[in-house]
Amino acid sequence: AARAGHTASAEGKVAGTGQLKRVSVEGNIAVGKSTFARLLQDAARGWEVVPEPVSKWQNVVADDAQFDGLGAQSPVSNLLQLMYEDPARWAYTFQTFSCTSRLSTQLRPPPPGRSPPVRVYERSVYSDRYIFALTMFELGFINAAEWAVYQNWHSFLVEQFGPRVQLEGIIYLRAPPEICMKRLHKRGRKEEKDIDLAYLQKLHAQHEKWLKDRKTRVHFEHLKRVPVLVLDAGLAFDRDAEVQRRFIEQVGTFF
Ligand code: DGT
Repeated sequence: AARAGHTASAEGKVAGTGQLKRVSVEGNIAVGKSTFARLLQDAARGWEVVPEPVSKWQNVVADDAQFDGLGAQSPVSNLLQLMYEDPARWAYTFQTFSCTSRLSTQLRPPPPGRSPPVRVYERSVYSDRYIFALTMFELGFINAAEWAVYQNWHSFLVEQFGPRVQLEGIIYLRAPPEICMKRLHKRGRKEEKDIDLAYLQKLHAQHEKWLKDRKTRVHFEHLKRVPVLVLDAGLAFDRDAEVQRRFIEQVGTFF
């Protein structure tokens, strides 16, 4: 019953504005973005969660397979695995694909006959740039020319699509990298088996810096004003009903 009550408050606050809000859930690898997004969807029935297409990155197929003579024999590439195996070779390619798939996710029209008051994305074209692409550049896996080219087309695309890819809110799931490491091991995604704590620490610091300094360090004007809700995702929100209730309450207040 408590859950239903908070459902109403999370939903009501947003529905009252009468305008679609687009919100991205951000946070480190394995922090629990998908779990949290499902929680939101269950709690506020009108909300639409648009998941991050990780499986797309694991199964890349050529659009023109029927024309290149290979047809059904056309290889399926696991770009996620290639990127972790040889980041210096594949990081830039990965960012071109992750960013375009995020862009298409953010542009996807709502389901027919339904106009949800809130659309929730797992990550965004902005974390693609300010978290991952930047980290890959700082780690030397994307070189200066690739980084400049990435920024060039990223700015161009985001500016072309304008309000359609803007966000009205960010929910940042903040957790110590050590906890994310434990969750990552527990989930056991095969491509991620060699990820070390130093990488998660680097991504954690990148999230902190991005969200703290976004008023001065980001290219896009609207992003400087986007409100950020920080949730303590070190807590066991996947199984603790009281933590879930508090999170939903905080989301309701935030909007
Ligand atoms: P969750 O639900 O919080 O457990 O989220 P994950 O870990 O399933 O999803 P996420 O977005 O952190 O990423 C899935 C995998 O893809 C993970 O190994 C990190 C990697 N990844 C995601 N986005 C990017 C990106 O833009 N660049 C690079 N290099 N890796 C990325």
